[in-house]
Amino acid sequence: MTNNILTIALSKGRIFDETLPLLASANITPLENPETSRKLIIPTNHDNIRVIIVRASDVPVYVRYGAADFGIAGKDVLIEHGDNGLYHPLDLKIAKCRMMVAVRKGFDYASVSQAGSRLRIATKYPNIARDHFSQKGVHVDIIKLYGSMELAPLVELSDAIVDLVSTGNTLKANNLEAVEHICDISSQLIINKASLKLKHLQIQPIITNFTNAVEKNSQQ
Ligand code: PRT
Ligand code: MG
Repeated sequence: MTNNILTIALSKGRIFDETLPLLASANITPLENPETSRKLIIPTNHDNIRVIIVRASDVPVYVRYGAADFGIAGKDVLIEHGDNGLYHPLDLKIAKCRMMVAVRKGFDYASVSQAGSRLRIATKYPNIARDHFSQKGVHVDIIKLYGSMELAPLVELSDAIVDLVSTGNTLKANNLEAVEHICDISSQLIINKASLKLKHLQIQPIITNFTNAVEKNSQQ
């Protein structure tokens, strides 16, 4: 939150790519591409606006502590890690996907997921998974993974996974199928509460531009 410099936290990959047009709508252009640059602090066409590149699940942490004034984070991250202390005025409707339960093709999920049964679930989202299955009355042993959850049912580490699906190609390529939809996911604008007050004049026009751009996209 240093003085009048505005710091925006983004993760590289799909969120960075899909945020570029939104930033452009507010006349903000990052001067380097995080895919090719090794810089973690990227300048923009404004001397007082910079972008920091952090891991997707770290974006809310930087924003909560005020190390970034605002950022963009998937709802998956916000639901899993909590959104305390963050102001989130806008669903940007980018990086859309679905949180799903998936199993090996042919696995009889319906009969093993009755209330009272017990399942082993591999996931990067233990809180979301636990919540989902407790609502169904299914007991779960959660196996926390940090990547490639799709492998777990194939090598019998777990019965099922809870993971994000967008095209469905990864499931298909690994002979898995989605059997339950938990929720829809998209990315949110998240703002540090103190920054919003102290830097209102800088931040409010950006929110307005983003809002208009999101509106325009949804009409296309
Ligand atoms: O990759 P890394 O471990 O560094 O971090 P990350 O996976 O959290 O970051 P990143 O950049 O991959 O994702 C950032 C955000 O994009 C997530 O927090 C989601 O909100 C959103 N998003 C949208 C997705 C997907 N779509 C998505 N398909 N995040 C991940 N995936 C993965 C999914 O986990 C699965 O492994 O892509 C694979 C499935 O894709 P399809 O197209 O084959 O179905
Ligand atoms: Mg990823």
